[in-house]
Amino acid sequence: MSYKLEPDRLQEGLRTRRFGKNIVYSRKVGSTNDLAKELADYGAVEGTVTIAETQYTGHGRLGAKWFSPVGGLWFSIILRPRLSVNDSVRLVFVPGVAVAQVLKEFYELEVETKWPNDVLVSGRKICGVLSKMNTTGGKVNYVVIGIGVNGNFQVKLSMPRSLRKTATSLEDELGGKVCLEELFRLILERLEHLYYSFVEDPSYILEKWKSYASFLGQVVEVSGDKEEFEGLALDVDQDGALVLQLEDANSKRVFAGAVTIRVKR
Ligand code: BT5
Repeated sequence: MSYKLEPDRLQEGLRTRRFGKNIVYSRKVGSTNDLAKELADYGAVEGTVTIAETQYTGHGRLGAKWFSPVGGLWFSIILRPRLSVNDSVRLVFVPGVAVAQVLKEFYELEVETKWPNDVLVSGRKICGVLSKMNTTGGKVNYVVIGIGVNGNFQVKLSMPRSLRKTATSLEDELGGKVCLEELFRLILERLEHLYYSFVEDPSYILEKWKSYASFLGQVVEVSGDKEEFEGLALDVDQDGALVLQLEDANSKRVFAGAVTIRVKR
């Protein structure tokens, strides 16, 4: 088993109907999300995946840099849900649930979800999700979901110092390397299953996501939206907003676009 992605083996044993039937592999790419958006604009079908060994301009929300060393799982998928824009907003919770379930069931890790789109192990980020919707006049043309999972590398050797206390990897948590093609297959299969259930009934995903959300009920620091403040995390509502109780007992809703939260443990 190689610690790197083996592109010829990505579809081996893959039991999906549509997801991953078309895979565009790059050894190096700017961002698999940007490539997927280009392909979607040219009409690529639902389930098309872009995947890379490494990304040189991998990004998160609002252009935040996403470090993508060799040994990680960096991919994006094109979805074309026949849903309203409001319902499609909640799609961002589907990959978090898929990754959390796979890491728990197949790698026996204790996982948490953290608003808006992180999966944590040992309180540190192991996976980030980025969702970009393209619409025309209230109609969803496509959504590109990007998923990054820190896999076969040690954070202290491969990531900048600034992330060493906040990030972790499968190698750090398991003490050894995993088969990346297997991890990809497991996530893709679970993602497809959850996505088609979501399309049938978009209301149920949030409850599943919240079942991993141990930051709820804890005090969190909110930063990035011009102001910084603390509050008790009460809930994530159907619009995907985080509902906080402030010190003066008022409640406040914050939206994911611009802010990050840090749990005060
Ligand atoms: C995210 O953004 O967490 C979304 C990350 C999505 C990455 C995937 S990889 C495939 C696809 N192609 C892309 O270009 N992106 C997607 P956000 O919530 O904004 O978090 C970004 C923050 O996470 C950064 O500002 C860093 O603090 C931290 N970070 C960067 N790289 C990391 C890593 N590999 N592991 C853990 N934390 C990281």
